[in-house]
Amino acid sequence: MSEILAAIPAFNEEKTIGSVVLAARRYVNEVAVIDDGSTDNTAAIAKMAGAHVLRHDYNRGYGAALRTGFEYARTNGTRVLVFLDGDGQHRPDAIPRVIEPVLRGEADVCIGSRFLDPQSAKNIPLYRRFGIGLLTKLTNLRTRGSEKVRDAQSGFRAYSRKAVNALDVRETGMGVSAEILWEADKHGLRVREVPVQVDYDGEGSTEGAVRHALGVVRSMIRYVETEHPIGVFGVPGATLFTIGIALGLDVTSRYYASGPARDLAIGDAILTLLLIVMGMLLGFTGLILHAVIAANRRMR
Ligand SMILES: Nc1nc2c(ncn2[C@@H]2O[C@H](COP(=O)(O)OP(=O)(O)OP(=O)(O)O)[C@@H](O)[C@H]2O)c(=O)[nH]1
Ligand SMILES: [Mg+2]
Repeated sequence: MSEILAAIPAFNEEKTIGSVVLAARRYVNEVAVIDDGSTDNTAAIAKMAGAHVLRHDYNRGYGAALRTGFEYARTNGTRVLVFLDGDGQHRPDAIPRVIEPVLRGEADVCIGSRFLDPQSAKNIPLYRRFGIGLLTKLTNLRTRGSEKVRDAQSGFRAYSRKAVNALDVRETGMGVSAEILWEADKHGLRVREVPVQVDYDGEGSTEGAVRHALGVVRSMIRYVETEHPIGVFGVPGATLFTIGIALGLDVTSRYYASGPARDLAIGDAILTLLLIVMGMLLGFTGLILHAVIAANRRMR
């Protein structure tokens, strides 16, 4: 059992992992590195630096690594779990600040935010600030007023034991950061933010960042559609169906009103059929998804 556990997801970070582990050890009782199928010396170096290494046989993704970290903390009886990146962007000397609100029992989730201090925000390339801002707005759309955050994408976060036990994350990629905040909101966990500095050494491409952002949005959509299948599919389906029926009635009445000429508005008739079929398809998708998800939940 360790009171304070630092967990570091790492994928091919042999250059930085050693110093991150050594520095983190000064502030916590135990350091665990989740080596996500690295093909370099990440695991060996982390071990030499004194970390407990949890290894994935193949690259399962950032979210899967967090899940492994949560599971380890759960079986370990950890009181405070803090995640930080293995690429050296998070300064381990900020660990005490990020865990403090959790240690004091004032928060269940504490985010090391890059945007609370305007000076530290300047360290981040502009296009990334823009992207993170957008993803944060999207994340905040689904949380209650009290839990709006400034940085929904930071990987530097501390969790209370209550949060560790409650959070059951499914997203395997970077979308996990938003999923955690939505799950935290659902479970009524208290979320706080403290300012942290990050170091960007100029590595990382724009293309990578765009793919990263699209991946996050895709997993947000996935989350919403599995949480509310009726809302996402059923409501638009019912709307299309209703418009289709109304248009159909209109086409029919016009047909009969056209007298012996029997004039059918063929375009409108086709549109009617399309709307009704689409509406029914969406509606059934919503219902089936709803049933599948409910069955799935019962089995768990
Ligand atoms: N487990 C796991 N971790 C990953 C994977 N990809 C990245 N990471 C780790 O997650 C952390 C953050 O990843 P980065 O790629 O640096 O993401 P970022 O900090 O949002 O983006 P950058 O600004 O490009 O650094 C680092 O510690 C990485 O080693 C992955 O596929 N699996
Ligand atoms: Mg990084």
